[in-house]
Amino acid sequence: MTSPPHERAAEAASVLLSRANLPAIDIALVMGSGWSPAADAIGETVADLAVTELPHFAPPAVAGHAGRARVVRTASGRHALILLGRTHLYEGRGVEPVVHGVRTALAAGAGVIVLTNAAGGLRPETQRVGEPALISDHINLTGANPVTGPTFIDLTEVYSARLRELAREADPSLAEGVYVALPGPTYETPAEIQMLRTLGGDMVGMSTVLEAIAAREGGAEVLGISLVTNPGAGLVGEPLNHEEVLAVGRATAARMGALLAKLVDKL
Ligand code: 8IG
Repeated sequence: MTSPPHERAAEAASVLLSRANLPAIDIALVMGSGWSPAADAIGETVADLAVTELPHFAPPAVAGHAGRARVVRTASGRHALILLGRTHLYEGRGVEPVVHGVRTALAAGAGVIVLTNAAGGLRPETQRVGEPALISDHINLTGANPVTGPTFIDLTEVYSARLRELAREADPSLAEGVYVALPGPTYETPAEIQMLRTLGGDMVGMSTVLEAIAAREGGAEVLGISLVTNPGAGLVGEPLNHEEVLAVGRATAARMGALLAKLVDKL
């Protein structure tokens, strides 16, 4: 790393805004596995670039993570940055690349960050595959943190109650739950899934929490939405695979797109 992380984000934000010919953006959305097809519904494209055209972005390594930064104009004339794809901790580059996209969005002026992901469901009794769920809180078991030094940031309300309320107004059927993040890249063992249920988790995945912490460090409000694409290992007896995740994303894209389009102008 050559310069401090927040300086690197400011550099990326400056290139992004000049490419979009805007003084600032209003909101940013990070599209996780399976969420990319939903992006087209959010607004009219103002600029569309490969993230690697922006300073200090790493190319995403996961199928279904397109690695693009798109700026769109929403129906009400707000400007949203849509990051199609993200960097994960399991790629082995450390924490800073994982949160660089969120920090870039903050530096570009975003006051609201929407984090989406695909997740395993820990409560098949009440969850259905293909259903979105709002993240009410998280348990960070990644062993990592984007904040360094004696910076004791309050995490009492990482996922804004105000934004969750607005999301439920847009879609009253939205469930809510606690998202547990593990480093991955392996899925869990059945014993680990039982442990996470005991700990109070409802969804499990390998992303989002570090980005949410970075967004709170920067003072933005956060909305988190998980698309439950599989029951956790051992809960139904089927092995897990990534292709299934993408298929659920394709099958639910229209619903997720409509939800996000409705949301971006309310948040
Ligand atoms: I999609 O079952 C998706 N991502 N850790 N466990 C973990 N990550 C996931 C899972 C899962 N499903």
